[in-house]
Amino acid sequence: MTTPLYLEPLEPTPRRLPGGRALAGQGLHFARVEVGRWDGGSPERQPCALEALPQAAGPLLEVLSAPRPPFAGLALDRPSVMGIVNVTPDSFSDGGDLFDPEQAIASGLEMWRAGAAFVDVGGESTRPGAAPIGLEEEIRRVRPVVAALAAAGVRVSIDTRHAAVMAAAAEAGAAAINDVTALTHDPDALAVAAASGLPVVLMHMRGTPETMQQDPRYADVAFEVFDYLAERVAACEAAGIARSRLCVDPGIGFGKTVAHNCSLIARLALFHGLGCPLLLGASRKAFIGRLSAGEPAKRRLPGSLAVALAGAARGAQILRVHDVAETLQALAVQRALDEASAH
Ligand code: YH5
Repeated sequence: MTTPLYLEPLEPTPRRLPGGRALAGQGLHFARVEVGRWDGGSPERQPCALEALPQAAGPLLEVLSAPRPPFAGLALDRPSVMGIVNVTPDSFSDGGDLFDPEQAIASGLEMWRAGAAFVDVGGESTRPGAAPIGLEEEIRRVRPVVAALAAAGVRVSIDTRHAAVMAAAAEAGAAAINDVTALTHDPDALAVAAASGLPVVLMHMRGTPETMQQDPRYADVAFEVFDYLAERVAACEAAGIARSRLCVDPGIGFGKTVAHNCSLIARLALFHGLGCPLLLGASRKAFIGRLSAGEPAKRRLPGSLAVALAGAARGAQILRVHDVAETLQALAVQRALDEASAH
């Protein structure tokens, strides 16, 4: 067996480059990559100009540059925003003030009006130590919110690890499934997701919400997360979910230290090699607090915007955020500056 090869596009820029390639069909270009080799031992990483790449890298380079087809009807030629609606009484990001279905619906409608491309509805907290709820309760929380938003024309994703919730949400009009366990937690999830015909977001998590922050270690966090997502994409394809129906997500904060989260964001362009759109969810997460002298969740917007812009600069197509209007403003300014650089 030859050692697996990883290619990370380096320094994506809005300017066209001689001998350069587009990044996933977007208005970003790259002319150098970091070539990674890792067979489970010590990882090797070195920069390389595209023209100097070994021939074996050709197919992966094509995957990195090809335009992505629309995901759930959403064009992927520029970054979009997914707004977060928690239908949980214990969320400490929103103080639980969205548990009321009417308030959750109002919040989702406001995000949609502000320009969100998706509204992500979740009823189960995956925070460490969160009290488990039953399936019936999860469905009771999310179904009316998904149904009302979908009826209003909102593109809704359902954030769940449970097949029965996926099925109930699909029936209520959800446009996509978002599973932080990449369809591994519930033995019925792969089949239910496949049968629903809906597109699916596959996220990486190390361990379970209870154990994931207990001293997570990786030989190379980006290569390991890449391999996991590649394996989950293959499992989905084998179950009848085409790659064009998949979106991948490195799972910021799920079984990662601050340094792991920073590496994954810095090296995000690597994941375009999976041939799927990339989703990045870092909004208000604990590592932002850790990088800002312990700011509480409600005061993490500036750091959240920094991550959203860093993700967009590396070609992330979907940014999962609490603050839709604020993130769209930052992205609009970034885009205008990029266009000014390109001309
Ligand atoms: C994600 O990254 N995350 S639920 C702790 C916080 C703030 C926010 C205050 N579902 C993701 O949002 N789905 C969640 O500290 C997700 N990607 C995808 N695809 C956790 C969350 C959060 C946790």
